[in-house]
Amino acid sequence: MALRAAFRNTCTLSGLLCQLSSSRSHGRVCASAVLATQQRSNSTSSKISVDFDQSTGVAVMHMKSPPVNSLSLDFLTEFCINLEKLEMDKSCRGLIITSSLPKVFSAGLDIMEMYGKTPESCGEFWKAVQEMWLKLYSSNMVTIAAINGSSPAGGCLMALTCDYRVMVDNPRYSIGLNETQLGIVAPFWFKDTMANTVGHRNTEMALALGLLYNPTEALKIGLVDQLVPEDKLMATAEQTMAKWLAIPAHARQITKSMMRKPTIDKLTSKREADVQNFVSFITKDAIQNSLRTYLEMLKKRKA
Ligand code: CO8
Repeated sequence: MALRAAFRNTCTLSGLLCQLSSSRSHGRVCASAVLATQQRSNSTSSKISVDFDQSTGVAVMHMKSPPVNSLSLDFLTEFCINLEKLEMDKSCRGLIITSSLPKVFSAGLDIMEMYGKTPESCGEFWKAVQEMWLKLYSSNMVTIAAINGSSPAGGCLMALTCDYRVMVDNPRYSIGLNETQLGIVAPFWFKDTMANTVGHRNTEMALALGLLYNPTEALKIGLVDQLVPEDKLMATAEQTMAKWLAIPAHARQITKSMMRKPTIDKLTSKREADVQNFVSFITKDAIQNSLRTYLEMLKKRKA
């Protein structure tokens, strides 16, 4: 309910979007009657823009929240509203997520949402993180992450929830769940999502050491599915999308659900406890100190 209230408070899209955001995305509802009829529709909010091509049924979501597309409460709220709108539009069958910023796909969770905040705001923030994961991981659409920059922690999680990951082959970019390097612990559903993709042993090593992989290493362990030069990224994502969309939708969706439902059910059944765990963990003095040290390191590295 708190997230829904947040949707209402921060909604920068039309009243229609606010209404759509209050219903679940797990079953698709036909809302095409109220959606735009033009071939290509664009929706822009401050941190996300969506370009939907109705002739292909594919939407491209551009994350455009400088400097690093960090996942703040406002960002996550806009993200979920846009995602839900697409999910409810029967004509939208595929979603490509990419960044409009140079060098960064997403820097992961906004550390400022976890540092020096009240338990209440930490709790509200964590519900929004859960919501983003639940919506993306259970999406009926084909989802492809077109990773055109670094993607640590929550940014990696977002990419991992997609059906397919294509990454720009630039050794300066990195991807991984590096939480332990911040002195924090990736929750069980981050861990499960990664293990479902790269297996138990790779996940154990990656999480324990907080490993960030360059694109070649990420491809080797299966963290991403394909590497391409920067100028081929979107064309490759679109070609891959066409291949996935050629599979009968109901068969593909049931298969996706069969593969992912146990992981989704695990969080759904423990959602409130997971919020409480996060709040009590993140507000501990020792964890706050680790976050402060990490923030200082980020600033120093920049100087
Ligand atoms: N949150 C908030 N601010 C950030 C973040 C972030 N995640 N990342 C970077 N920033 C800020 C920097 O501090 C800097 O701020 P300022 O301009 O005020 O100095 C600004 O963004 C630009 O950063 P950089 O100069 O470092 O930008 P670069 O383009 O050189 O590098 C990177 C981009 C590679 C993304 C780099 O910024 C980076 O490595 N960032 C840190 C990423 C990270 O470690 N994220 C982890 C977040 S935690 C998470 O996602 C999961 C938590 C799970 C919690 C579980 C608890 C139980």
